[in-house]
Amino acid sequence: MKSLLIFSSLCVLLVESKTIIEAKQSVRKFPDGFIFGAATASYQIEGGWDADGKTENIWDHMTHKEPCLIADCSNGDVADDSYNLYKRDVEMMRELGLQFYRFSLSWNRILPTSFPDKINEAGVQYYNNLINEMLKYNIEPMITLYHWDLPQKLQDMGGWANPHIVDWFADYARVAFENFGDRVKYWITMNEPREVCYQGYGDVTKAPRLNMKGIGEYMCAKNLLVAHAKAYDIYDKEFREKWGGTVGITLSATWHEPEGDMDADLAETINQFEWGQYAHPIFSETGDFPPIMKEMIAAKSAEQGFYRSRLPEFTPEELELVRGSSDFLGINHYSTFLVRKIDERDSFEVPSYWDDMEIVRYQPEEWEGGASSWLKVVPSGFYKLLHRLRELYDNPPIMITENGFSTRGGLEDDNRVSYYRLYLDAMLDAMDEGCDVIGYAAWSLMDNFEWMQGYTERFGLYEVDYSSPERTRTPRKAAFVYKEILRSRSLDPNYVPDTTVMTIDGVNS
Ligand code: GBH
Repeated sequence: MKSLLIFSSLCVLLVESKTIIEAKQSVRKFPDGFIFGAATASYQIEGGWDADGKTENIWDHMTHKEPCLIADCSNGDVADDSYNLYKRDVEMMRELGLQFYRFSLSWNRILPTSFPDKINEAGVQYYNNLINEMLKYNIEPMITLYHWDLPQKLQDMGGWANPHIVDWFADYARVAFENFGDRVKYWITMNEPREVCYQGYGDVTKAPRLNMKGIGEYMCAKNLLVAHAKAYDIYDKEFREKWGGTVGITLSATWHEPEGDMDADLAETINQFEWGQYAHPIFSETGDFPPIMKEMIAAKSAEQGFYRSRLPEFTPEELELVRGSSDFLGINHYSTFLVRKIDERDSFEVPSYWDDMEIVRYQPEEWEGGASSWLKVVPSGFYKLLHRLRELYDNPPIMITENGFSTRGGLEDDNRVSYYRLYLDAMLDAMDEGCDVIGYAAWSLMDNFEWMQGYTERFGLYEVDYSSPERTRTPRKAAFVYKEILRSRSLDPNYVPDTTVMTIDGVNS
């Protein structure tokens, strides 16, 4: 009797552990209609910084004036030379079996004066060549209008802090829609307003490094949102009926997790400042900046002797224009932070974004990470973010426009392979629950100019050799794994790629 009991409990144990292993190792399918791609951005890959009539943008300006602001004193003058090598880029998309490719336009390449009085034919031709080459092989173009390379001339006039930028951007958007809209159905107005505004206007970690703390980043935010909405409105009224495309915005959305149970409201507050600042005005039912942000900044401003809140107000017309001005929510997600309340250890400049929030965020040393200091592997944060976005904004269609991992280079990128698998798995968890994720783009198709980090941090599925004039591109292990995920439309944790030869097959041949 006793031995029978032992025997049967042993069976239960065996069965249990078996199901656990099976669950972890099972192959998970992606739903029909879900689309896969990869992403890049103009300044990070194109080079040709002054080719064929292109004029100077804020990154040209900054890197030429003060080269060693960049980790390796480099710049994007040549970068991946995609201005000349775009056919190889499309070949790589075919090798991977991408359904879409997300790239951005250089404003200065198309409009050398920043305005539509002079359209640079050579610039338009470059993008036509790229788009047409992709379409030959059934790869959908997805265009980002603004991925951080503002014309220097517009910066000299205040850039995103000048409300006139709403018209400047709207004119540029119209030129892009007119020239490429017959073939391009996916449009993204802005990439990561939080990085543009906070890092560029409220800090010194992106061009133009204005460091106008507690003021500049909020002026930028308002103008950028209205500019986005104006571009959306133009597409909606003038082009949608004819060409039937879709227009969205891409937000960088880091997940913030409370340190202990006590801090749940802190995590919520920082999430609202970080991405709610841009999501709430567009995707919430009421529109406008998040209430918590409005309250906190207004109170601080009054305390500090300002006559009005440092957070600008939308006029009722602007509020209505911005509300609902997106067909999908583009999300760039990389990592997660923990948060805690400020205490005597901390001191912030007053006024500033962080002082307005009174929150500190950090990542424990022991978290595994990539080459970028901030990029720790926390897939559960991706799941929680998607879950929360669904809750907050009535389950909007979400396009993952960037997700990826950095190394210092090398073809055997097992950490990147594992990152992609873990994050795609977390995304599937959210989708199983009903979250409406419609597509996913890996960042990045290939190594590129990683902003202040230059070429020291590598995000590519393909490695780029910057010492060769041909900028030779070689697939990493992650490229082969990503290819198999796209081919099988499933996630098989046990798949081991043959990395000896890369081929072009299927619909892209
Ligand atoms: C994206 O930015 C960009 O769109 C892309 O151009 C870039 O190459 C890619 O990701 C990789 O960096 O250091 O305190 O700001 C990502 C921006 C940077 C947002 C890190 C979150 C968190 C920590 N992310 N940031 S902090």
